[in-house]
Amino acid sequence: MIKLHSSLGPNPRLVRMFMVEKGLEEGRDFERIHYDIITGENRQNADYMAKNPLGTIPLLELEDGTCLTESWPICEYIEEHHPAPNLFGETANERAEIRKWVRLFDQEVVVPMTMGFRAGAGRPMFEPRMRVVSPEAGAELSAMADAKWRYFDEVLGGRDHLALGRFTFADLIMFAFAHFGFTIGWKLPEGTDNLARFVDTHNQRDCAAIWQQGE
Ligand SMILES: N[C@@H](CCC(=O)N[C@@H](CS)C(=O)NCC(=O)O)C(=O)O
Repeated sequence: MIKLHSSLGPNPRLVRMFMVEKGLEEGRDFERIHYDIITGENRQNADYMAKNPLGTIPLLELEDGTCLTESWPICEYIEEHHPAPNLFGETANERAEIRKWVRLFDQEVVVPMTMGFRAGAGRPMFEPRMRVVSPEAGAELSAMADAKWRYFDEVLGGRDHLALGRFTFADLIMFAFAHFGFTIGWKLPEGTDNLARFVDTHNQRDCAAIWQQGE
């Protein structure tokens, strides 16, 4: 059985949400191996570091021992083996459209938001284990991320999907990182009513339950 090395945090939770969207069940379709990243269990575990020298989670370990890292490519790998329901686009044009939104969101929101968190409220946890920017730079990164959340609010407009008129991975990553924000005391930037509606709507999905569970 494939193994999902997982922990607290938006990236492993994104993959777990993807599994739910695909109808894949823990215990039946994959085994979940949990690490306590608060204590740095992943980075103290030599076996894990051998599987992923960067130490980050998630990691998908295939039956032949191949180890896949990085949440988005892990999800694309799962999609290739479990094509329905389609979350990355059915055609080359659709996939280019979804990847465009995912790339934009990943670079313009995920990176500054997570770096801003690590340099601010998350500093006590992250500083001992990785390079973090100064608190001032962190605050600027958080503000840059919020400006882009506003941009995505405009892109959504009155719709609840970023692209293709249906739920895709572009929506899933945005939904996951909104929930990550809520767990760290972040709020949707003022006036982003389209995003607030987007979150309310998708909170009805089964995958939202991942954010209500402990690890
Ligand atoms: N780019 C990676 C980021 C992975 C990442 O930063 N994971 C966090 C959890 S959300 C982590 O491993 N944190 C603990 C650590 O770095 O020790 C991905 O997409 O999976």
